[in-house]
Amino acid sequence: MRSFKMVLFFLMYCLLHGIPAQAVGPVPDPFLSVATMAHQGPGPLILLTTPDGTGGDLSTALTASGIPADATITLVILDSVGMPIPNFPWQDIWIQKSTNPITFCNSNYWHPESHTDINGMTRWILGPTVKGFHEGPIRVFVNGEALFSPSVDLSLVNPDINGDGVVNLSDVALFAADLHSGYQFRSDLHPDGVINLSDVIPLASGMGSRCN
Ligand SMILES: [Ca+2]
Ligand SMILES: [Ca+2]
Repeated sequence: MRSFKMVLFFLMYCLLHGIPAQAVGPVPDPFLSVATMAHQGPGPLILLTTPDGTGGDLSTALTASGIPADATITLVILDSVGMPIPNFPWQDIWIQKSTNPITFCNSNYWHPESHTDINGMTRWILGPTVKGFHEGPIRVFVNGEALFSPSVDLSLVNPDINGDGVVNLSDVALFAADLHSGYQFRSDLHPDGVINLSDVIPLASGMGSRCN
């Protein structure tokens, strides 16, 4: 019913403003359009990111217990009658956290790789450039409206633990404190539910990484 009202409102808007509806193009339906991760099992998945984007593709994510899992996100945009919308611009599609914003290095948004294809489909494949960690879930937005489908249960960890956009000794100090005081998600850089020497490797390899 809501989709029908949206289409009706859109047609009335075009009529009042003298805009041919077919010239504007089909309107994405936030109820029928769906974003999913390649991993079909229970979440969350956790991806190692860095400020310079060298953390890895989404396909290199792990489960919360450290098992490799593909977090590649596929979005299919459909109109109100369930038809795919091809060539929908990537600039009008983005990801942000549902409750608290992810702090990206150079943008307020994390866009997919391309416009939608003939099947109305596009993907997020590369990891983002991010300041600090993010504990999911996240939602996909199309034309500024969040999709109705369940959130993508994806969290991000980052050797830039304090979220200032560079990995340096300040982050090492926080990591050392977490290592000795108990579990903190922000320092579980090799996600498996514990903080130990395996988490030192991504911290060390990320040293010097910064937002460009
Ligand atoms: Ca930092
Ligand atoms: Ca760990």
